Amino acid sequence: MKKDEALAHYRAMLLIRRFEERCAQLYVQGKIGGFLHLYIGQEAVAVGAMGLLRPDDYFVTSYRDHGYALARGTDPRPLMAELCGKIGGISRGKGGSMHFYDVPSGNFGGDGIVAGHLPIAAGMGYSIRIRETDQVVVCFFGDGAVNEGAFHEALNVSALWGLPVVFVIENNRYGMGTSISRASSVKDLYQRGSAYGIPRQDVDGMDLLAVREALGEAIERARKDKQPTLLEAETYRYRGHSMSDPGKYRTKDEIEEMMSHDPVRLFAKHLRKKHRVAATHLEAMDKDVLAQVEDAVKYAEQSPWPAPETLYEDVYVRSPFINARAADRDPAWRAARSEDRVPQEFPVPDDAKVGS
Ligand SMILES: Cc1ncc(C[n+]2csc(CCOP(=O)(O)OP(=O)(O)O)c2C)c(N)n1
Ligand SMILES: [Mg+2]
Repeated sequence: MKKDEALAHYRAMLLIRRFEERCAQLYVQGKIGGFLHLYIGQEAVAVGAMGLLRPDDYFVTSYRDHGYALARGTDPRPLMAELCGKIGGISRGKGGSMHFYDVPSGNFGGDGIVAGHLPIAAGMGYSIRIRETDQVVVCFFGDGAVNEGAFHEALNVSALWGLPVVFVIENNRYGMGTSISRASSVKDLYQRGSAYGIPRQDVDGMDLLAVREALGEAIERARKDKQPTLLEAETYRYRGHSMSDPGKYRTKDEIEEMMSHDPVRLFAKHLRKKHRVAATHLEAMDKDVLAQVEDAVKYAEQSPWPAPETLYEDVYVRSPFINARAADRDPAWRAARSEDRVPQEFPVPDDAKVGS
């Protein structure tokens, strides 16, 4: 990697770190509501991957989704506004932390359902096959997803149909408060790829260069040979599962040990040694990133709230395939369909009433 590119990668990791540290403060101040899952500690995976994708490639991820959008180069301002529930947000303030979508940049979002997006990734890969392009899909998910049926369905069909999807397990050792050793019968999660006869590998997820090498091979394989890969990036989340997690299931020693392999600091060392970047240069970059984050917060604070009458917009997509009979049972659909999108009173279907 050339020096300029290496510096850009460092800046992207720093932006994720500073952006999310600020998010944690805003959450405590009550300015961010709902769930907030921080990616701090895992930055090398998102940044290593995004540096390899072409502008027309796709990616899809779980609810811990801030880092990928930032690494892909999405403006932090609409991302911060989304977290604050404002109209200037990337999902018009209605998606929040778990739903950063930016389709023009190939970002098909965060998904709140564990492993729910793996079959979506396979579907995206299938669309690439039908259109006969050489795009690829990278699908990121946690260690908790490998025990869901959707993981197996997506891997099976991707192997069977030769779909250009790179599946990346980010093994941060825990699914909420459950250690992976208590959840998975197989310790090396990447070995699960053997059940589907696909290439598989594990990689140090704290080391950006290692991530880049492994992902680079997998992406090329998807692009040229139309073959999926299962990668396991061994990483660690420094913070709790979400902001409401006191994290009593792990020791201080374990956290400190993992922090001693910090991906941002590790890469700073590489920049200083290999590219002879001065410490003052990195400090100046940090200040610049902090200013960029503050600018995003200002934008979010100044952005208005969405109007109440838009509440039922964006719930359904009008489609000839919609199951009208099922949809008609949903008050949100009935309201969205009518001219006046806000019902006078919120109707409850008879069979959904308490006691029925
Ligand atoms: C299908 C489903 N089951 C349970 C949950 C509740 N849940 C939310 S996050 C989570 C843990 C997932 O852990 P992992 O896949 O390792 O991702 P991480 O949070 O570590 O990034 C669970 C069980 C859910 N969202 N979806
Ligand atoms: Mg996990």
